[in-house]
Amino acid sequence: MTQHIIDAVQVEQHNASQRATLQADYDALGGMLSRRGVDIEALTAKAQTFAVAVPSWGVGTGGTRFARFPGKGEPRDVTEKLQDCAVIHQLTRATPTVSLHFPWDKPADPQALRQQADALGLGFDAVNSNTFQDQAGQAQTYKFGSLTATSAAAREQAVAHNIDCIELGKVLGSKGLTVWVGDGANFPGQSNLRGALERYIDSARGIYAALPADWLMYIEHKLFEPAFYCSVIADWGTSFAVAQQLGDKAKCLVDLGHHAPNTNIEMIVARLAQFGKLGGFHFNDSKYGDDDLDSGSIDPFQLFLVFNELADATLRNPAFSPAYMLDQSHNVTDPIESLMNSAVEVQRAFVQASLVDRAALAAFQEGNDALQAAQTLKRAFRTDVSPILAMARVRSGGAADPVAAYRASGYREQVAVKRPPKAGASGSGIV
Ligand SMILES: [Mn+2]
Repeated sequence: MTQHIIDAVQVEQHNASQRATLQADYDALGGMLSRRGVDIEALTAKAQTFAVAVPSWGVGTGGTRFARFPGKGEPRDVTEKLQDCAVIHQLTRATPTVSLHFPWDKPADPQALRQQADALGLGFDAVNSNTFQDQAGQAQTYKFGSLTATSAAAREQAVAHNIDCIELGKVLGSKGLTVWVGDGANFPGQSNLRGALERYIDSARGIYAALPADWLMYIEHKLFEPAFYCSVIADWGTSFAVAQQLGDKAKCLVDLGHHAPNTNIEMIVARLAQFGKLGGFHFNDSKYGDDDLDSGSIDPFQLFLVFNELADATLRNPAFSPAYMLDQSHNVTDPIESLMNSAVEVQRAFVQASLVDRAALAAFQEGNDALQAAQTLKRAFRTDVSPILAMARVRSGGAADPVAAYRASGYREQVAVKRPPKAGASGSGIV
């Protein structure tokens, strides 16, 4: 029996207060969709299947390189992070797994952590390694790189850390390792561009060799930062080449914020899917760079277009199932509220993409009717599927309006008392 952090009676009372309005909106939308030949019940059932992982680092307040302004009741360790993640899943019913980050979340007792997660109705998604910071007591520095360092000892240490992450993940029931490195150079000439990638591939082979048969290794690229002249794994082309070199268990991970402004990300998604190398996503939104803003807060149409490509890929291969994770940094909002909202925004794009009339779209594409093809996508995007998402949540035991139910529960005020601020609280979600 799942242990609920928020009193289930309170959630039920909230839903009861919303029931009549929700039913009316749902029926109105159902009628409209029915005239378009779409069964709202099928869409609601589909929405109920949607799941996106919550990043453990997302439940703490983030920061910038200028400052971090802590929020009240921030989780102080991984067990408190799991509690917050459980709240997000309880109210949205869309985030059944958590993505941990080592060593930030290294548990004293991994078995006990798994039992805590089980009790809360949570599982573990991909684990994330960290070789972009030095940890206390670490023998080798990553100042000049990790998997690509010119120092063989630093590379060996970085490989060993990734293998440790796999071992921990095995105990926790994870099935994937996400690797992002900040390696690169700040000056032309600082690094041999080809040599650095050769070292990366060599190091990555050492990690790949330790992957269990049913695991995937997600290669996450990022255009720039912390290296500002060049990054070793800067783009999807490099990520793709590395994944090809490593083998079938290596896939590319697309973080929506890790591209140059105006990059056509849905095209990257289509390319990686076509060649079997699309492993998963880190969802967030951005205006200028790797801003890690809330998913769907800046460009919800782009998010929709990404899911439109995923819907196309799923039609071609029903077994296609990339990993969905949020990766955000919350500086001015309650992280739990931002993560709930973001999970719903990603779910919204998933449902909207299911609304695209694919037969009509294919006909317009075949007939070179650009205007009607674009309108076919816009018609799905403009459909407000909020009643479907709310009904899916209520039917799955969540809240009709997660943020309203969360605020009414007083959870943040309660944990603010139980969790006094801790000096030097953990890192900001920057990857
Ligand atoms: Mn990321």
